[in-house]
Amino acid sequence: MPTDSLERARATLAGAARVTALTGSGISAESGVPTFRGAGGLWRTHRAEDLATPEAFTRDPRMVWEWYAWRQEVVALAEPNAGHAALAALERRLEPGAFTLVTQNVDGLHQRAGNTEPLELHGTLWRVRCTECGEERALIEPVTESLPPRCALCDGIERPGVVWFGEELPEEVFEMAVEACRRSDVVVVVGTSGVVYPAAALVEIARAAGATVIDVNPEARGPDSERRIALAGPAGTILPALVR
Ligand code: BV8
Ligand code: ZN
Repeated sequence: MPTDSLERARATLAGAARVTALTGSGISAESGVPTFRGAGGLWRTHRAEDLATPEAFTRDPRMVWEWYAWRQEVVALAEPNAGHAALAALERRLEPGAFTLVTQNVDGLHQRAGNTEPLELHGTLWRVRCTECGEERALIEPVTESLPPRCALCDGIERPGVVWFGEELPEEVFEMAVEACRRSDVVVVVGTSGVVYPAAALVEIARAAGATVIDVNPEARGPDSERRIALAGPAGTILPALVR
C-alpha cells in the first residue's frame, strides 16, 4: 500500500469532526475468529449462510446451536487484536459523540477492546432469547448445558440473540447507524466484503452524504479518489498506523 495513501488517510482522519467505523468479520480474523466468506466460513460441511437462518434453526435447533456454541468457544478463547485496540483508542481520543462504531460482528470483541457502545447491527453471540416467551438473558460464557438451551421461565427453546438471514435488523440500531453515517466526515470501513445488506448500504449512504471512505482490507483495491482511500492490508497492522 503506497505510504502516501496512508499519509492522506491519516491527515483526513485527523481533520475529521465526526468519524464512523464500520466493521465486519475481517477485523476479528487476526484474533483467530473465522470470517464468513473466507476459508473459515465453513463449519463441518455447512456454509454460514445455510446455518444462520430461521429455517435451519426450526429444522435442527440442536445442530445450529452446536455451531453457535462452537463459535462462542472460539471467541471466548480469542483476544481482541491491535485493530480492535486502535478503534478503542480512536474512540477515547475523539470528543464524546464524535465517534460511532457500527459492527456486523456478533463476537463482542469491540467491547472487550474498550469501545463503549458499538452498534451491533446483527446482534451478539452473548445474548439468548426464548422462542416462546421472549425472555432474554446475557451469557458470560459459552453455552455448555445440553443443546438447545431451554428457558428458565417457560422451558421454551432459546435461540442465539443474532439476526439471521431473512430477519430484520434491530430498527433503532440500524437507524442510529444510518444517522451516524449521514453525519460523519470520515467512515473507516474495516474487514467487510460488503455482500450483506442492508449493512452494506451504510457505506453508500455515507459516500452520498459527502463522507470520505477509508477502506481497510487486504483486498482493498485503488484507485483512490477524492473521497475514497484504499489501505490494502490486515486491520491489525493498518489501523494502528492509521490511528497512531
Ligand atoms: C434483511 C449474524 C430484510 C448471524 C449475519 C439478494 C441480494 C441482496 C440481498 C439479499 C439477497 N437475498 C437475500 C438478501 C438479504 C440478505 C443478504 O444480504 N444476503 C446476502 C448473502 C446477499 N440480508 C438479510 O437477510 C438481512 N436481513 O435483509 O431483512 C428482510 C426481512 C424479511 C424479508 C425480506 C427482507 C440480515 C443479514 C444479517 C445476517 N446475519 N450475521 C451470525 O453471525 O451467525 S451476516 C454475517 O455476514 C456476519 O454478520 C458478517 O459480518 C456479515 C458480513 O460478512 P463480512 O463481515 O463482510 O465477512 P466476510 O467473510 O464476507 O468478509 C470478510 C472480509 O474481511 C473480506 O473482505 C476479507 O478480505 C477481509 N479480511 C480478511 N482478513 C482481514 C480482512 N480485513 C482486514 N483485516 C484482516 N486481517
Ligand atoms: Zn420462555
